[in-house]
Amino acid sequence: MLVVTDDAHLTHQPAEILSRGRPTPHVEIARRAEELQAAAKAAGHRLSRPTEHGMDPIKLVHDDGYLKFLETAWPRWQALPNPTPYVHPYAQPNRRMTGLPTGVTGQAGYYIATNSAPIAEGTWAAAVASAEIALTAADGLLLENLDEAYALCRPPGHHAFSDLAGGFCYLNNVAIAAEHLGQRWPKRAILDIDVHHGNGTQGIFYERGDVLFVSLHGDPSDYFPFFAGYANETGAGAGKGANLNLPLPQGAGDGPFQEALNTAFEAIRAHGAEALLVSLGFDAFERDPIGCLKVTTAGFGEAARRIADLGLPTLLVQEGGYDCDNLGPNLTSFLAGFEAGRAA
Ligand code: SP5
Ligand code: ZN
Repeated sequence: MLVVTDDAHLTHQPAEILSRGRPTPHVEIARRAEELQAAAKAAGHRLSRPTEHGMDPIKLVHDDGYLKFLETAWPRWQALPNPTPYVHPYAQPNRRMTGLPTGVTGQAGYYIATNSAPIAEGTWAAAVASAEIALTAADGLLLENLDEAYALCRPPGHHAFSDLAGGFCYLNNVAIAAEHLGQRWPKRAILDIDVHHGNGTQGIFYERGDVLFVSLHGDPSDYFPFFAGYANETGAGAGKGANLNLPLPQGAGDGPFQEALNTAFEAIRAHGAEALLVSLGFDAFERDPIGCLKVTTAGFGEAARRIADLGLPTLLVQEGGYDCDNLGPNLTSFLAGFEAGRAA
């Protein structure tokens, strides 16, 4: 398997987020990528560095004002009196106020949805590098005619909307890659198996009929991202019917997870998908520190085997997964399962 990755993510290492108002050590840390890289290398996969694509493919997904904000927020924040080390939202727009302010304090609330997407000095550089990884892995399918590739992205992307950061995410890597793959495959499906609903990805494609979004995740009625991920969100306009949410009750394990995958596969086939992107989180793992499901290491391998068996050109894009001790084993199991599914 082609694995695209590099160390540019190291410029993004905010030490803490605010969790229910309390400063809390961040779990989306550099060690995650290091564990995944080490496991991919140990399993004999082909590691390769990203190439530059410039801003154009990122602008296909993200709003110009938002990109400008991400790029400039940290220095603007540092110029405020008594600044904190990370940009965090303070006052946020709501259902009754939607104006776009000019100052960085107001813009932080406008462009950042949660207290779990701090912007540090090197966040912009790392987020762009992460998107480049997804684009370069997509190039493996487009230019090298590979059947599959793995984008080892950090920071993750699926909670980022066109003009909104949130939940450890800044640029939506899988959405950017999906647009890139549109050059060759008009009908794409995104299967999101991160434990959190991929609200940003859903939002980006909600009114689009060409990209099906299917997400398995913990029931958002009492779990992040709270305000999306419900079964009644089925798409709108041209996208009506091209969005499928499969929320699972907290504590659900391999059985319900594999069963939900059956439903996901049916939808992907019915959509006539010509290429598949997988938002690959390992935070559905049974011992994930912020997870709510009980998927096992073997369960990730089985999921991968079945995803591979769909027989579609497939781009795997790393999202969450925070049990660092088990990220390596879970990735190894997933990639081995995937290759077994291709061989069968
Ligand atoms: C990509 C991804 O998996 N994003 C997850 C975003 C979850 N945001 C909620 C953060 C709440 C963290 N609470 C930490 C408690 C640690 N004990
Ligand atoms: Zn997640």
